[in-house]
Amino acid sequence: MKKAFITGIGGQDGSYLSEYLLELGYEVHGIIRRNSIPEHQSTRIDFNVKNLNVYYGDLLDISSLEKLLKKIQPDEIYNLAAQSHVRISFDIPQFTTQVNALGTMNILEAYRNACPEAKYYQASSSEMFGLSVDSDGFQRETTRFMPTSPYGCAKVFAFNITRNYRLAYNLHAVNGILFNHESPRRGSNFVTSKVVKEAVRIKKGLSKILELGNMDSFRDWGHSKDYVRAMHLIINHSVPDDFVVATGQTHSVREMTEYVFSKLNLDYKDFVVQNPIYLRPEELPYLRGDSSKLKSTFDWKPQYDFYALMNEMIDFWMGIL
Ligand code: NAP
Ligand code: F7E
Repeated sequence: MKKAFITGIGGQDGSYLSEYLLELGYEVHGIIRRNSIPEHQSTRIDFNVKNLNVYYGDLLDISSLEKLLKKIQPDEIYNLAAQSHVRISFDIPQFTTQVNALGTMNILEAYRNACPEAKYYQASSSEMFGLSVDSDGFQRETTRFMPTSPYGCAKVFAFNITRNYRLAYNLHAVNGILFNHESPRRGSNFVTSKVVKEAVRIKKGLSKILELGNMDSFRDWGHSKDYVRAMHLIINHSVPDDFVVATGQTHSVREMTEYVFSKLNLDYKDFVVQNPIYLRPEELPYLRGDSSKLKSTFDWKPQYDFYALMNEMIDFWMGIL
């Protein structure tokens, strides 16, 4: 039985990845942070907790990582933990950098010392591309990084240090460069969840208005379930390498909002207002990923398109609100 160790197991991707690996027959281990309200910590994995091995640990506490990796001796390590909110990274830039950059260094060091035979996956991000777009309108593995946020800058460090450890110490350490991916489990302060949740509340008479920031940025949105399958393929490639994961389609926040409201027979223009608090000091205006390298190397294609993703999120929030 293969063993996996997941940081960020309680997050959107960590929860789906843990389910996927259990289905494949893995023994799954992971860490969650201490929280003053423990009930809030593991809502995405509570239903599955009997099948998982969950410990307290923190990317900022290298002793917790080393101790667990020495004991567990995993075959695969997935470093998904992060302060993952881009706008909030402008409010807490040092914390974001500590966790996303130095935290990655911590787990790489723990991995190198405790279980160097394991394979390692780093959750890299399309936010690293920032303002950079190839002339054909896509971003791919060869596109230069020009990040526009403390989050993106920290992720560039994490990408580079992962590659550096791979080459310097002959480790099987890989990067998945994932474009935006969502699901019913997406945190409700990311734009897709926020729009769907609030549109459903408006539909049900629970709210009257939706406040957003910049509606003219474009994102390449996929489904987290599709993307955790890609993580598992990438980490298990015979040669450690870096891959973009994306749908290749892009939509503006405005188009996404219009679609969600129209599915609920509402006109978004009647309800959406701009609130500058949701604008970013520097915006990333356009993302569209080319995952040809992934598709030509593995048998991967997304099962969800943009509309299936948004429809699933709408059905989910209609069901629980
Ligand atoms: P998420 O839902 O925010 O999950 C992140 C998880 O990391 C949370 O469980 C969080 O725990 C945990 N965490 C934060 N700081 C930690 C620390 N110091 N030590 C241990 N755990 C910590 O994010 P996600 O959407 O699943 O994304 C997973 C990873 O992929 C992240 O690294 C993210 O930056 C990256 N990524 C995401 C996307 C996307 O569109 N979703 C795209 C590209 C890359 P708390 O709940 O306690 O904070
Ligand atoms: O914003 C705009 C906002 O916060 C998307 C993370 O998973 O993907 C994610 O980062 C767009 C931006 O995601 C609001 O300005 C407008 O242009 O949903 P988001 P993100 O910043 O793209 C990358 C790949 C990651 O790696 C990250 O971890 O939507 N937008 N109005 C808004 N965004 C938010 N959150 N809230 C608004 O009210």
